Amino acid sequence: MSRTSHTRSRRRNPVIAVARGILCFGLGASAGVAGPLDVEVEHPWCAASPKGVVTGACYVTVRNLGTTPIRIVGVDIAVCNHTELHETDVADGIMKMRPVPRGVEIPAKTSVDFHTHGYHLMLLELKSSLELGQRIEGSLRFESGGSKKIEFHVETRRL
Ligand SMILES: [Cu+2]
Repeated sequence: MSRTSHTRSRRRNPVIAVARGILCFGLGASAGVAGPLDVEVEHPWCAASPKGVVTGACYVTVRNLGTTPIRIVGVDIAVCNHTELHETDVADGIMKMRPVPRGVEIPAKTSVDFHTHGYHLMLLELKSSLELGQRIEGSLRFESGGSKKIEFHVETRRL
């Protein structure tokens, strides 16, 4: 069995403080601006979470159909107070996750499956448990500005 430990920092930024209770903004806000047009998302899902658990994880495959790289720098999800982009590593049989502060780059004509690449969208301070079948509104934010709306579907964890 592997254990999961969590290494996030406790720093707070002012944007998050203002946004609490409305949406969780991981790294600044860019509401209302269209994201890259050549981006498709596939199978956005969140793992169901037991009652009383205050963190969750969501996954998605993001396809960059364009001819230039794109970088995902954050995610906004309505069911928690704070989000981070995380990477999972296994060292000495222990699974650890850590924030990826520079975000996740997707090269031109390439797709990244967050699940199989070890990335996830970390939901912190969940307002309620994630129930099987629930649909969750969210959006990805890009370094170039703009965002892409996503509807996540809560499913059984597949790890
Ligand atoms: Cu995490």
